[in-house]
Amino acid sequence: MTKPNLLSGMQPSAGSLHLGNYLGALVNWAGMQDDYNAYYVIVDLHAITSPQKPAELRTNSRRTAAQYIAAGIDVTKSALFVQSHVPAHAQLAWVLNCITGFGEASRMTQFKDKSQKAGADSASVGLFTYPILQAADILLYQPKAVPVGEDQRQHIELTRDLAMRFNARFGDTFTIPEAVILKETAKIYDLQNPTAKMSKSTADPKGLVNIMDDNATILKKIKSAVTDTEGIIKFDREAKAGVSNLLGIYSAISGRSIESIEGEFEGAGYGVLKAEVANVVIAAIEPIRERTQELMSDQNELDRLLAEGADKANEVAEATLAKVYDAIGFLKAAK
Ligand code: ATP
Ligand code: LTN
Repeated sequence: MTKPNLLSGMQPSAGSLHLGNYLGALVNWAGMQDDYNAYYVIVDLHAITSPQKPAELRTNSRRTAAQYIAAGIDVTKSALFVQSHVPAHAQLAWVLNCITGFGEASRMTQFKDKSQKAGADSASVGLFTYPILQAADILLYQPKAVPVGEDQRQHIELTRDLAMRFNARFGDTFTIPEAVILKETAKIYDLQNPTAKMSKSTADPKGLVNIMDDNATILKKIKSAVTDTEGIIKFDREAKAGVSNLLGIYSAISGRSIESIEGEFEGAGYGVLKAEVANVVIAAIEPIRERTQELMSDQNELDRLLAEGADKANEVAEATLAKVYDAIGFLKAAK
């Protein structure tokens, strides 16, 4: 039986992925590779919806790729590629722009949030059409499943609407994808501000553990994580956000239940819990960091792997785009 297709993507908008990206997304992506024919895309076209320095964008795209591979994306099983290497993304996005309502696009909450942060005059038209480019990313690969965080649900809904609209107007062309929303337990919070999610765009770097942080830095950040003065190790997201976050991290990495971890630390102080959490985080991250550095030291090999991924992606993407162009009535160029 052929496996169903899967697609997901991440922006190369930082020099390092953080523990939230790793536990909330990458671990799951790696785990789905055997059951799906998976496409993982580093979305550089999306990254430029907010200003990027060219040299940094280049480095960050490679580093993101290296971290995906180091964290378990197996390029012999899955296609790992850079969005700008597959021209069909921008081409299909244009077509989808033309069947998206202006009002419909205006309702996307991520645009409202991000444009507010940027200020009305500095938000670009690219930021406005971001979700439509994301729909193109997805629909080109005819995936059944799109694993994403809860924050992406609205974009996947728009993608489904556009696919159904296109199919109804021009004939069956796209598979209607389903969002696979990753579990709430895998949501990791900021160490300094444990009611906000751990996020690349946070001002205070002490709150996030980066995959590229060295062991001493990780230990220091976890030791200074905000907790409370009660001194009891118990999971309670409302009343004890900091301690619950540490327990959540421990549970996500070890695969053990929260109850069994609470049991283990009964009567112990926060210092003991923090030291143990730091241990498991370092044990998980150190090999990924080292493998990333190894991959980054051979840029030619990394670029070659990405070129192979782009070949696999282009094959599928071009076939879908040709169907789309034909369905809407574009002439085929004479040979
Ligand atoms: P930003 O921090 O700028 O909002 P981000 O860190 O959320 O960006 P994205 O590129 O938007 O990173 O997300 C990549 C993937 O990582 C998404 O699937 C997202 O749901 C997941 N993710 C991001 N932060 C967390 C978190 N704190 N806990 C769990 N998963 C997360
Ligand atoms: N918007 C997503 C990144 C993204 C994506 C995609 C995810 C771009 N294209 C296609 C899934 C499928 C984000 O910010 N996490």
